[in-house]
Amino acid sequence: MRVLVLGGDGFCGWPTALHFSARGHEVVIVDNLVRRATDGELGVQSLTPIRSLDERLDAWRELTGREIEFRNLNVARDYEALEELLRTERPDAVVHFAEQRAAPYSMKSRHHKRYTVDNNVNATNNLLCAMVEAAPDAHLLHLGTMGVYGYGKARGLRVPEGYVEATLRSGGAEADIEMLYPPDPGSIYHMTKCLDQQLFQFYAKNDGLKITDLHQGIVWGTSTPETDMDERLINRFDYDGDYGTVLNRFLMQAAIGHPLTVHGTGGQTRAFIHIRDTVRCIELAALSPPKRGDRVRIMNQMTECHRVRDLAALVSTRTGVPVEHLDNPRKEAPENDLDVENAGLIGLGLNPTFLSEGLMHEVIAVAQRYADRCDRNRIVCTSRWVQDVAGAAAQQAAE
Ligand code: NAD
Ligand code: USQ
Repeated sequence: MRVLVLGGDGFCGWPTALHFSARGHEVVIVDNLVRRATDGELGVQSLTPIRSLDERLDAWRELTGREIEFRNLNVARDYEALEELLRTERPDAVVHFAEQRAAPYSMKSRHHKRYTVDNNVNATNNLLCAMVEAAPDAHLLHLGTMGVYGYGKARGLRVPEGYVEATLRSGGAEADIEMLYPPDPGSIYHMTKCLDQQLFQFYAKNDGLKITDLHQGIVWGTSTPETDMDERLINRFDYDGDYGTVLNRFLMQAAIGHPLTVHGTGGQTRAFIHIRDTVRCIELAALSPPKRGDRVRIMNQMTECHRVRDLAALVSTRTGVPVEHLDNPRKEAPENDLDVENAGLIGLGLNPTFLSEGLMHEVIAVAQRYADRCDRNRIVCTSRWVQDVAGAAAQQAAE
């Protein structure tokens, strides 16, 4: 397969590009390196010392003899160049990771809200529009999020893979339909993924594009067999209050002896997947594309659900690092249950990796190795969903 990996310099994109290349697929990375620029904006670096993309690609060529090409292009802005790239590269599959993906970053200020919507929605629409013009037979695989569903608000219902049966009642009549599960985003970032979903529905219906939307849970872990081959291939490890995700943050905090930063009661239950399964899922989905004219294929890319306070307790028991309950900077349900369908990817052959002591220790060991790169002042999340925290808490209690 010829595969374009948009966002291929990022945390999920880099190991995915290597995974495809290692299996003999031809890979082109498209990225505008904005994530590296954001490190500069936030004054924090990946815990692991990631190399420049050129150095990464040279190392990959040296170690494997395989070539990965790179195009520096802003998918949200450089429309003509994107269309030309699709025309000349003639990809079989386009994997779309090229979005601003941190919920706290998206809520930092009016600038960050507008940037996130602008970047993510334009990137997706540009890509779809360009595919209609220049690569109508290519298969688009988009990385969406479990957050589009809103984490199990409909109590007792298993979260389906995208679509739900519903009965509509209006004007005294009723009709049974199948529809997208009602979106319920919890941040501006998650909202952009709901908007992406609508774009996919339209372009699949109108233009017959082949689209797979992978609603991914929180990715944890940092390395894959390919990124482990050489330190020059090392993956990102975000630990800061904006980009770090919860389990990797707890493991890193344990490594440096920082109290584990549980938001509120820690009653939030979320879906998780290890980075090694992320890359496998994407290849599995790419190897079995939908047909032109099919509806958008939606699969939940997650392997297990955990409650935040249970994860903290597990890490604390194993390492002796205490748990600290902080005021929750987010506006989210303090407690929720979550039951998620993931038959799609299992049916394609995913053999799930579950949370295990060995894998947790692997992450702690990576964090310990680079502990001197950690800026402890960047650990606690300072981005708040609403400025008036007391008012928000009162409103939440009243709801
Ligand atoms: P990341 O920020 O590490 O990587 C995103 C990459 O896209 C970066 O290299 C960035 O430079 C690039 N990019 C962003 N906007 C671009 C643009 N306009 N043009 C070109 N390149 C652009 O994020 P990640 O963790 O690798 O996440 C990748 C995708 O997976 C995101 O869409 C995210 O929503 C989704 N996802 C991630 C997680 C997770 O836990 N990391 C979980 C669920 C879904
Ligand atoms: N949390 C803590 N302590 C922390 C960090 C987070 O208690 O130090 C809590 C948060 O309040 C939240 C939960 O942990 O309740 C998850 O937070 P997170 O930052 O790990 O995940 P989230 O913001 O949802 O975003 C991440 C990725 C995003 C992806 C999403 C998948 O950054 O790209 O879409 O996970 S999901 O959560 O399934 O929607």
